[in-house]
Amino acid sequence: MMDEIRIRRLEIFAHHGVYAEETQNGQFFYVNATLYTNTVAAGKSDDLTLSTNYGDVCLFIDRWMKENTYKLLEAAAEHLAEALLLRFPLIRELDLEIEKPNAPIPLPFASVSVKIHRGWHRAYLAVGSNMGDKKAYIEGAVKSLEDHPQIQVVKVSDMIETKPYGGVEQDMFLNGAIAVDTVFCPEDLLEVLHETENAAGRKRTIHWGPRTLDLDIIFYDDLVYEDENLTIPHMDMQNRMFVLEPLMQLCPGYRHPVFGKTVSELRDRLADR
Ligand code: PH2
Ligand code: MG
Ligand code: MG
Repeated sequence: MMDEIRIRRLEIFAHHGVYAEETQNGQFFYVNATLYTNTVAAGKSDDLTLSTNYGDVCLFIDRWMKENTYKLLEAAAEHLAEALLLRFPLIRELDLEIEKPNAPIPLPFASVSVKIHRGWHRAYLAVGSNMGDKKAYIEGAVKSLEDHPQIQVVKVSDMIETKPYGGVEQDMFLNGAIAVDTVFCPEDLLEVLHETENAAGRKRTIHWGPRTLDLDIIFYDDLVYEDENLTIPHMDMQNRMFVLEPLMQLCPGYRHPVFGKTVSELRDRLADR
């Protein structure tokens, strides 16, 4: 369980709302926030620089609420939560509630609000290239991931040369893995990876064929997820030494949420086959 810094009923005059009189006249809002962070270092040292100053957070929220106008409380909460996570790096997750005590409802009521939970997620990505200047394509990908404020590159493995896996006759690959922290949901992260592949001139011609750049999501927290265009964990990672070897440098003890085996155990099992 993480520690919490809590802000209750911060009162702010702002202009969010669907109706014209709301955006024109403005009204009072209350913001409640629970900031999940580790307070041990600040607690032991009594040093504010090792924590998040709740006064700074309140001033940031007040200013943000006044400088922006959204129709929906949902949208205000969504965007404010992301702004807080990007601005205050020690906050790993937060609960954010925006209350509108005087909402235009023709009935007696105490308050309405929207409350959301958002945070940073740890993802492990596999990267590969087997066309042109492979090393430059991969280095370019790492750099362009770093350029997204919503993505923090935590660690990059060594790149290894690997034989092509699967039926297609093609050039040797350069492969590696990247640990990132991100506020993106899996679908949005995948979209950024596709944009990065496209920027590297990736053409989708032969399935499993040669590519300038391939970026795959291997793990996303402990998530198990499947839809038409995304499966997490990556469905074939347990059979790919070119994924497991680089992951050994990043997260040997991470436990696969479906197989119940660590990366290290999966690597040993594949090596024994
Ligand atoms: N990617 C593939 C197919 N085969 N083989 C190696 N060695 N490295 C890869 O990255 C790779 C592959 C499809 O994504
Ligand atoms: Mg791939
Ligand atoms: Mg891919």
